[in-house]
Amino acid sequence: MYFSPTQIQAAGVSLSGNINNRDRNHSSQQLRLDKSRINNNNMSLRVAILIHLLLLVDKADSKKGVKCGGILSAPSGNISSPNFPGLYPYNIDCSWLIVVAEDSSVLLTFHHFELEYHANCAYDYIKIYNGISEDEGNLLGTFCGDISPPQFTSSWNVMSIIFHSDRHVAYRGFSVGYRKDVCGGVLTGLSGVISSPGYPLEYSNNADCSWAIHVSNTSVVTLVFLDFQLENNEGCNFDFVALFDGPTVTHHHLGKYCGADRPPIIVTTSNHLLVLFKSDFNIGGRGFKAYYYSDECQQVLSDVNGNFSSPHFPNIYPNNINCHWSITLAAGYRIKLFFPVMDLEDRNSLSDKCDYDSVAVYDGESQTDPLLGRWCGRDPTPFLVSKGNKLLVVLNTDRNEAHRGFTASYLGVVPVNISCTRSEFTILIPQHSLPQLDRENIYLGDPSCTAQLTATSYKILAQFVNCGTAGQKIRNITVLVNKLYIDFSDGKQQNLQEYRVQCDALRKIASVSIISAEERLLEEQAKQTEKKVLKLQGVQKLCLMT
Ligand SMILES: [Ca+2]
Ligand SMILES: [Ca+2]
Ligand SMILES: [Ca+2]
Repeated sequence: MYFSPTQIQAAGVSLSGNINNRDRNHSSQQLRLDKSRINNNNMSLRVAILIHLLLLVDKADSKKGVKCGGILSAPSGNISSPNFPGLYPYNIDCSWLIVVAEDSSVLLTFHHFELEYHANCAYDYIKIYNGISEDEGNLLGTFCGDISPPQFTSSWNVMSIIFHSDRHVAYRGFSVGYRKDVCGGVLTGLSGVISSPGYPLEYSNNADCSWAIHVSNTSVVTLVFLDFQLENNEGCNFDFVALFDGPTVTHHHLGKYCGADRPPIIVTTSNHLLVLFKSDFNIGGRGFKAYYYSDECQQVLSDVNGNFSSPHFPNIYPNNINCHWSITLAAGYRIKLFFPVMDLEDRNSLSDKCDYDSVAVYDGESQTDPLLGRWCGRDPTPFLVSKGNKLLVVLNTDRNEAHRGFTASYLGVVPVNISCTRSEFTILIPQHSLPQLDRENIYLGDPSCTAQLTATSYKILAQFVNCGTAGQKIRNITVLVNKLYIDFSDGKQQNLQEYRVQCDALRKIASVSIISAEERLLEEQAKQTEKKVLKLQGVQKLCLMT
């Protein structure tokens, strides 16, 4: 891959803009790198380093007298605020980029931390990034005051720290050590993968790794082993994986595993999980690979209708996540799904595919089921309907550039079979579609026209003269129209689905379509989203013109 001087200059120009505007706008979108030129992570890393150098040069020009920040590539090292342990200077911005060998991670440990305090860290702060700092989707946290940030491990081989001080009040600052992690670490992402050192090659003897997984306060951690093969012995005293339901080994011991049987799926009771891996002085194995996720990132939905959204919506989603929402309704239902908001990173302009961030929908329960579609950018999305009673939605994001994400609404719909003659409707609904309902909950027009129960179906046979069926002129053809009601209400909540049924009696053609409250809501949301998009496009046009 080759960068022409103009391309490098272009990157430099847009970056100077970024520095000057930094306080006003932290959007990652300012960094407009044409990704078609950067088609792998290696390349984007090189670009990141280049950008970082340009930033440093720019800063050196603008802040004469105080030098700070830099690129660190040794396997371990220390970073401290300028003048540490003396007071840090006023009005300073420093940026450090740590890059260690590929396939390893960076572990940060703070030794001293003392910054001016503000409730939102608006005065002096440090920001820690899981990757390059120009991308807010990588932000692990912002810190100030005297409460030291916890240990952090990056999910890849790059980490950044930014330090900012304002015009008044200075303290002693901070000192932080980093080291390249061979194994283990402190993981705070919504989801992630852990594996034994060197996996899938044989793990080393005398390994001693520990992963502390912390997710947000309201979540729990689920751990799933994808592969597992360790030296086997009874009691697992030689090589083993041990799991604890909390941050330390003093917490409840969830299990100790060795051999070739995959451990069961583990769910913690709190937001911490500790994973230990130890090997003794001889005999190894392939090791293990496992992935973890917090329930912000993995949901099972079983209500007849519901909503969900990408993590942190309407704020930007994190980089580098893989989240699953699986909708499973009672047998017989179909699922109608719609995305009122879709705002992900744009498609790859070279391949014209959603290679970076995407939402994919599968017609079933796993990613081996047929793909209904994959979206990114601001793609308009159609209403989707499943073939069966299950749908899987998967969000994948890459290592840079994050947007607001998506919201999704779904609704379970019942397959209604309708036919008509010149004088009556026949409506059939498979009984197994509505196992929880009585026949009285299914009626045409008014609650006196309830369904009958046959061997396999709910059946409504209704003369046009009954049940409030009425004639309506549509394009000069008279059709008979009524409403079919399916009442899912329980003691707590009213939930009445309405279906419009109609019959062209002359030609004996009948049709049915759902018009329930949820459907109306979905359509309303669709219209509003469209309006918003049009409005936004209008604004963009206006901006271009002025
Ligand atoms: Ca200050
Ligand atoms: Ca061993
Ligand atoms: Ca991205």
